[in-house]
Amino acid sequence: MLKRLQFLTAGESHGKGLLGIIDGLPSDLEISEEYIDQELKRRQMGHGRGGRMKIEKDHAEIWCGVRHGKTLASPVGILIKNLDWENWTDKMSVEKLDKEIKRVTLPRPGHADLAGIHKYGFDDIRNVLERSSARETTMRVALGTVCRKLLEEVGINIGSRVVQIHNVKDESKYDMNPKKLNQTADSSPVRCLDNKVEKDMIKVIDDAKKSGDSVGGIFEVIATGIPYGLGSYTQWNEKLQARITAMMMSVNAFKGIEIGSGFHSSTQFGSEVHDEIGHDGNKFTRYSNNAGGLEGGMSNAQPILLWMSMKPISTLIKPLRSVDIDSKEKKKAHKERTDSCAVPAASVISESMLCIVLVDALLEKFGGDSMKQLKSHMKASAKY
Ligand code: EPS
Repeated sequence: MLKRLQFLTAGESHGKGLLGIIDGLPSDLEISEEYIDQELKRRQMGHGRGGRMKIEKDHAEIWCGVRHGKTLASPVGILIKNLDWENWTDKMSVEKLDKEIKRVTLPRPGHADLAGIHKYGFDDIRNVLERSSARETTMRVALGTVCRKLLEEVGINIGSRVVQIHNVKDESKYDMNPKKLNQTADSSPVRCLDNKVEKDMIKVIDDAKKSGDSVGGIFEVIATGIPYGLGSYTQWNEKLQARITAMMMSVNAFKGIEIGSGFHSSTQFGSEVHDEIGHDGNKFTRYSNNAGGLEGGMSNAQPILLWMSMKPISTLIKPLRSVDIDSKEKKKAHKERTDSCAVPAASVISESMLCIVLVDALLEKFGGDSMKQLKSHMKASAKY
């Protein structure tokens, strides 16, 4: 669904590391490893993370596409090493080994294991789980952060916050820009805005962990500073909500997305849902934003508001029933080191995905081979 950008990630969870390429960015975008690392750090945070995040200190090495701190318009290539690799050199060896490595034969309900072995004809679930692990999202954040930098330069900001973990809801409303929202959310171990609810969220995660279980949740992602007319109503695959949704739903464990008032609007009257139009003498205004910034497949210059739901992580310390793929014996599913909750991290990953799709739509609309050209095109024709 991307029109101007392309990106690819590669890498297994316990392999040597992760590789990523993003192509189609304009020249002269200032970017640094330090800037990317700040976002990688945000992804590693959150109450409920397991042992792996104590091992890794994710660091993006920019290998190509950048010179003297600015993009060259050539593909930007990034490498992130897995520090855990040194504990997996045999199990994940690229070369053939003489010794036998114990195979994983008990598929975990909810993970890619069972469908993955059938699809690729594997007799070892590790061949599936290594790539289907959420470790891969590290690289998505790295590539998305390059896009975040571009958006910041043209006044578009992205933020997020956790609104629910398991059955604990944060009902707080907020009136702050995405940068401030992120500062506030990042100061909470569960990325929620209400200190009292935060304690209950932490408790629900701890209780799940104690009983060998996991919990999911809901978070909100917001983008501000968006001009009119990203995406189009003219063709199905031009519609911005379809492009955003495809990107967001590609993240591991995401099960649902709502735009603006989402599912709730189906129980309301049209007169309650649609955002009435005003004019302040200078520009058109809205009395509400139930559409979440998207009307007719296009951005309407209001903040883009998305709610995402993440299922509980499927690797469980107290595993569910499964069947051995060799013997067909009934047994408990495979246990692997895991997180009891990754909702705070998922909110950061979603921000990055939104950054990529918005840069793509922005470049499609305004064009420009350099940052200077993009900015001058926007100055000449962007409407807010
Ligand atoms: C993750 C890395 C993984 C998991 C987690 C997310 O590392 P490891 O498997 O070595 O513990 O901690 O992924 C899952 C729980 C999963 O089921 O995919 C990361 O870097 O975010």
